[in-house]
Amino acid sequence: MSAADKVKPAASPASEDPSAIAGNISYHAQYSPHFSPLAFGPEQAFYATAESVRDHLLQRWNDTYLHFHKTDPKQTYYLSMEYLQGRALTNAVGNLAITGAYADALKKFGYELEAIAGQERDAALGNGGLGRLASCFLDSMATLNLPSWGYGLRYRYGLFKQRIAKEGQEEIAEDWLDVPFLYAHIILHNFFIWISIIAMLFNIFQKFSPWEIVRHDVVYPIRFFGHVEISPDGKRKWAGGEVLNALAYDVPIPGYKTKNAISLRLWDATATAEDFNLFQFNDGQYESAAQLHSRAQQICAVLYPGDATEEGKLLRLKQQYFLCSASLQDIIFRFKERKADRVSGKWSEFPSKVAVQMNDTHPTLAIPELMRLLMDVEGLGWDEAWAVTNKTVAYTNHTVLPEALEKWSQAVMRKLLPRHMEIIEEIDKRFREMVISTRKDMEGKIESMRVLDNNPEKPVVRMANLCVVAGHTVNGVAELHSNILKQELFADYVSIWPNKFQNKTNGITPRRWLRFCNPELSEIVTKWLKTDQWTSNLDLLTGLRKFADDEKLHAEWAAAKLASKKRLAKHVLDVTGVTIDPDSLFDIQIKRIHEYKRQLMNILGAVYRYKKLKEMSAADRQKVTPRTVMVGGKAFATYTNAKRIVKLVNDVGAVVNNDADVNKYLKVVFIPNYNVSVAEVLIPGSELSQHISTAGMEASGTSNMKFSLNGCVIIGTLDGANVEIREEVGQDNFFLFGAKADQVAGLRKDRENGLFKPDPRFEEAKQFIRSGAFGTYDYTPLLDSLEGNTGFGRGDYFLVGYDFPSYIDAQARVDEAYKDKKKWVKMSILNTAGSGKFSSDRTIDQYAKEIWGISACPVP
Ligand code: GFP
Repeated sequence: MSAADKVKPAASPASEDPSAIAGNISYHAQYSPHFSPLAFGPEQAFYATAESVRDHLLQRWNDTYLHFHKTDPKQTYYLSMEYLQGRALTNAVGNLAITGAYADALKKFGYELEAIAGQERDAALGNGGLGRLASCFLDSMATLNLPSWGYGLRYRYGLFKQRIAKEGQEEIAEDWLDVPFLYAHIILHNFFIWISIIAMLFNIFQKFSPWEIVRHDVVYPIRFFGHVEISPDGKRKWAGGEVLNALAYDVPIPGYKTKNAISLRLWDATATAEDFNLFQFNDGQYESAAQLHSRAQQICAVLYPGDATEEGKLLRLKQQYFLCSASLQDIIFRFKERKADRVSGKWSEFPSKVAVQMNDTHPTLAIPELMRLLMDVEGLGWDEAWAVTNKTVAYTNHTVLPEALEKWSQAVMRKLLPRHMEIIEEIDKRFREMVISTRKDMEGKIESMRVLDNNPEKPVVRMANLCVVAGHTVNGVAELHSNILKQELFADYVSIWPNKFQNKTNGITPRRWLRFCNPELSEIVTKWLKTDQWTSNLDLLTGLRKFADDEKLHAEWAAAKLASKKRLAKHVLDVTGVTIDPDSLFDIQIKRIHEYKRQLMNILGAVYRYKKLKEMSAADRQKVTPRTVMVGGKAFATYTNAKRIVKLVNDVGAVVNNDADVNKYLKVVFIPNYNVSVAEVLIPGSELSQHISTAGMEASGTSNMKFSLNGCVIIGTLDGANVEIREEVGQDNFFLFGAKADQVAGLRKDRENGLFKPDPRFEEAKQFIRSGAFGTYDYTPLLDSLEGNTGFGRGDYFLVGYDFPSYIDAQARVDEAYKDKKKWVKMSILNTAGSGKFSSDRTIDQYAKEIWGISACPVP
């Protein structure tokens, strides 16, 4: 008899009554094939609850699909290699407004909803800001009732799980689809133990997420390699090579307080039974018998496989094509499905029914693939296919870093996708001819604008150029970044297509990033605004401004912050063993580790602070604002300097935190395995957050928006969305420092010319590390990257040395401001009050109106 047996099972999913919900949870616990009916621990309770919530979602998802099918609106398809969904349970019940009902239902089994929600593993299909943005966008698309879907890949192991060992960061496969207790549980309770063991050995149990629905009816063939055949009438066709299948998994995405639920369709790669060579298998050649099956598994094994080798590069390109081809075949299928007469093809209508948004250059192959499908499969001529493609696809740029602008070897492209390479060559040729014939003045610029770089040493396809040439719209993700795109990176194209370029400042969903992750603060906001409508109309937060000096609000606000800080301190203790003081200033920097994001400046600042504390008298120390510096983020496995930075933060922490003289005034903690659910604990508990990239290099940033929304004050440069945040929250509520974007090139030149004079504080901090104060690890190469051109690195390309003194000064202003509690709480309130602009609802509304041309289509 398990706990689930206490409640009579009920298969009906749709009720919002706690007793009926409990019955439905009990039903899933007992009849769902993943579980033995004999136990109902917290993990089982999570899966049964999730499946019950999924029933609600499915109903909405089906209704929405049918409604879109009937009304046939123009629909957006968001193509992204990354989605960082995080946990789904709290978000789903919150958006469906059934949190209370589920909490009451779980109480009938003796469980708290929060504890059950905490069992969920993060869906980790992304790397950083780009993937998290995509997930915020899906939430807003559904909430705004927009006809839209996301497409992505169902990576089995996502990016990686980060473990901090003595040597620094270690990467472990992140098995987000695994059900940890499942095998052990089945073995313990199943009478047919031997069947379980065999099943386990052969991995017969599919790994799964309770939120996805496998769609065995949605399968498309995807070809790789092969050759181009030319028929007698001159038609070209791609043939031969190897063909795998793309199988759809749908993840329903509910909107907030709406009946609409849209889809995130994730593709998995499979091979068929015919691809399994039974003859070879029976001959003992097990590996070659299942060769295609194993190649299929490689495609969706991990996000961003290492690309140092040719095999790695090929695999990444395969992944990109796999996403694009499966998604476009599916989009065309749906275009035809919605109106039977479209089978005969009215292709000029396609762009009035379909918008495809390419999230960065990763899905650029959507362009030649759409051309191929239209020409080779649907029979259109070049001009017609080009007009359709151009009106359909648009491109978002997320970075100006040259190394992040993708370029693919022409040889690799030709080998893997011979027909696409032909199409790309034709696009390049026609673009060149167009410029020559219409813009004589641009002739000198043509080579750098072309899609192909035919440098004989390394001929490549420039994916960003292909996007700009073929897309109808190109957008940056914050005003500063979009201006840099127009004035620098894509300036030459602007003179040809002045109207192609737009800005869409990023946003975040206020549901996940305030309402659900910070219930204490949310309640206060609702109470003072006398409405919870801010959850879907974030501009209402400006209403808090008039209470910014109200003492009662101050008391409530400070109490909520303290509660979140305590929760965060508990998390830190649990994952690192370090005790931190909730009365100290919580100072956080969480993001991918990258030299341009300058975590190194943060830690050099902490080192400098530590050294000064050591030099102070005990009496002077007592006047210091106690601080806890927290850093979290993953370093890409092959990015050596980023991994050294992770190691340095940990080494500094190990010394500082154990130094009895100063550890009351400073702690330095590296938060391992930063992900969405960790961010949901860190951000509400933050008071100061660091967004300190070299100006002009961070396209936008979105964690800056999340912190500010949660009443955290930013210390930052005038970079990315910081510029707009500062405008909105007021310059007195933002600690600004550092060079401006338009100074950076000149400062780099000065540095090259030996004109840079380092501040003694910068030298002191580096020297302290070089002296071995933080252990024996050799930080020389890392520190040398901050030196002039003589050093190991890029001559301090990211200008840490130049900005360091103003950074330290800004930190001193922070210390002073924090001593005045009233002033600090007011700054905190004004940050929340000024965050309305940064709702992803605003961003998506702008995309819908200004790029996609789609309108709301609410399920009646
Ligand atoms: C990238 C950019 C960020 C930007 C996001 C979303 O993030 O500045 O905010 O995209 O547009 F760098 P990462 O994926 O690189 O973290």
